[in-house]
Amino acid sequence: MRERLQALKEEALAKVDQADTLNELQDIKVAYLGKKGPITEVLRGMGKLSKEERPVIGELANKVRETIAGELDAKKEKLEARELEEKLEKETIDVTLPGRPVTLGGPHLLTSIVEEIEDLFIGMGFEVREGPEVETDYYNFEALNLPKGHPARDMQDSFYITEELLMRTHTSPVQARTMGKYQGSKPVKMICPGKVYRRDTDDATHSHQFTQVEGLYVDRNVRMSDLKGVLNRFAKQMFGEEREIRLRPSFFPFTEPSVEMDISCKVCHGEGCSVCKGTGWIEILGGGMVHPRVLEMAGYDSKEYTGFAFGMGPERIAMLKYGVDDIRHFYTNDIRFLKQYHKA
Ligand code: 2U9
Repeated sequence: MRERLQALKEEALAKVDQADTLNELQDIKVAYLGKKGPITEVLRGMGKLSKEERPVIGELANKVRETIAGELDAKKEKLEARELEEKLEKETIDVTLPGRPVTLGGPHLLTSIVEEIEDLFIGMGFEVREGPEVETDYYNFEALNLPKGHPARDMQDSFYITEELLMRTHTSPVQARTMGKYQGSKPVKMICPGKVYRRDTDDATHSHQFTQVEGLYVDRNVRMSDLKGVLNRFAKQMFGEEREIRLRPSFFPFTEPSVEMDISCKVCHGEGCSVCKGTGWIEILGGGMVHPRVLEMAGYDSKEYTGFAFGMGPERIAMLKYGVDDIRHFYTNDIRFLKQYHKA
């Protein structure tokens, strides 16, 4: 029994010494120290020994077990340390290496232009309101003085969902809804940004879906000069204090009188060039005094209340400001185009 234990110890220690992985060590541990191991077997055989021999062999067996266990733990630590070393070696990060470029996204050019316009009008006391893109015929047309069958509707043909439901052709219904809700009980001073839809053939300056920002100010004693003042401030803050504006007579069913606003050409400063087609002026937006019929339909007494309204296309403003030559670039998600305009 003594020799057997001795031989077991040497055999086990030799294997521990040769072991090269933690798994091998685990196998040796199970093989020698496990329940079915030879040392346990020896201990089970103790019954056959004399009562003198039993404590001697018992103690020897435990010594052998501890020795093997001790060598196993020592080797385990060594292998774990080596494994960590290899890991650190393999996983060392060369901090001098340039980092992987993280492509940061940014606001779409249209979003930043609309936000810039919003900030400008919030600065002049307008609140920002949004509304449904699927609109009723009433709020998209009738409330804007475009009764059923009115020829001006053709200029704003859209995508119909039913006889009464369509994709809105302008954001004016949001203003009409708001006025309708107040029913002449209080002033309205708001701008409405948002997507609008027109059944147009897409080309460099037209898109079936585009963006608008419209504005409305209804109160007692609102005059055309208030509109001119607000638009002048807007133009100078958006395009530069040195720019001039001019208002030209125009027509919209929902405003009377109506105007178009131009700003002086930034290239020729009014002399006339190819950019402004020799006129010296660039058309930016339309507006006018809210048509009394529109006020009345929304419950505002047009003898007591007057108002001005305006509408612009942010794509057009972005194209002017950044020299974009095709409106479709805003929608085709070409990263080469988009990344030119995103402020990091
Ligand atoms: C109400 C009353 C009046 C909104 C207005 C314009 C003039 C205008 C164009 C700008 C670029 C359309 O997208 S565009 O081509 N819009 O010129 N919009 S007045 O008038 C309103 C709106 C709501 C209740």
